[in-house]
Amino acid sequence: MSELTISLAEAHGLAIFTTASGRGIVDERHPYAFGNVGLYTLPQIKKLLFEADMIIAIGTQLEETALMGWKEALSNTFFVHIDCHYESLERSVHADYRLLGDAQLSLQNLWRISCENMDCGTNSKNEWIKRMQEVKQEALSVWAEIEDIEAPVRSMLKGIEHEFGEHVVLVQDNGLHDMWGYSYPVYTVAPPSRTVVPGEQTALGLPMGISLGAKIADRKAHVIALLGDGSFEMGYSAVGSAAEHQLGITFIVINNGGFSWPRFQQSMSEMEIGCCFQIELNYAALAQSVGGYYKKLTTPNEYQEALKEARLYTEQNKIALLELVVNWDQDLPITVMMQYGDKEQ
Ligand SMILES: Cc1ncc(C[n+]2csc(CCOP(=O)(O)OP(=O)(O)O)c2C)c(N)n1
Ligand SMILES: [Mg+2]
Repeated sequence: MSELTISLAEAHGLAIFTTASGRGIVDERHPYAFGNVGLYTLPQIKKLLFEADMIIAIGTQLEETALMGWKEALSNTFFVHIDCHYESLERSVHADYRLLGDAQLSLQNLWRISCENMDCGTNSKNEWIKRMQEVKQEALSVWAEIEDIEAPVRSMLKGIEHEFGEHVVLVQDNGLHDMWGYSYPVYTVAPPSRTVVPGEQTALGLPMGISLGAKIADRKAHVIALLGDGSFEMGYSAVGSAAEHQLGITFIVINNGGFSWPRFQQSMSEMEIGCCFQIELNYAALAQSVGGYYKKLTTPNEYQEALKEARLYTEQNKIALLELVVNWDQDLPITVMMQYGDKEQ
């Protein structure tokens, strides 16, 4: 699937986007790869979706977040939707051309029909490739390096890339702050690394248990659960289970003092109900009680050392728990601000 996607993209000069759950299928460092589509697409990259004269969606039901911020572009383009479930083809948008079929087989057929007997080199293809290069370069120049002390979540994501290297499974939730991790190139995914994300109806706490499953499935991977304090506190019994079963997992909890996603939305209407935690859980005691590593992080210059320690602990099958302290309204994902924020700002 992965190779076919890339071969087809290279033959025709196509930009590749993934849905959040399809992420990991292509190496995002590839010049034609642009990360997740929809709510998570950074503004520099989103332009491409509006400039495309044809869009093919494969193996996706195009749920709400996958279409956020660019759905209107579909009506000005030739849109092909391929999925093996008929209902998916009718669920969210009506494509110009709908194909019922298995993703892999459909890609093989596309390849055969469009490449076998055809010369794929055209001027318009070269123009589009040039445009992709410009867009990629612009996105990288804005987002690839984070030196801003006011950007703790983004700095942590870069820290993970640097410390854990080639084989990482990032298990994510969908809180306000951890959403930065969905945006390429704030965080870049290249196989065998991948991310595991909840579906559209995110069930807070789920990533805690899922990280155990990820580690059992892929013992060689560095499994990192990156989630908010609200999510963590709904599933923190998984820390004990991970230690019990000697699963070396790094839990990175973004502690912003409560449920900041609804708090952010409430702030638009100048209200605040039930989003702040009154009692602080003692994360240190929890980690230390199971022989794990713990560090509370308040400034980015502490991150790299803590991540290194976390790696050393988890390589010895112990857990690590990093508590990343962030103000609830600091380092908010630009994608969320664009979709939901005060547009006047
Ligand atoms: C079981 C459940 N209840 C409520 C929600 C709605 N919800 C989505 S994000 C969120 C807040 C998450 O808090 P936290 O994990 O601390 O992340 P933050 O938004 O603070 O960054 C809530 C309540 C949900 N997804 N699942
Ligand atoms: Mg929180």
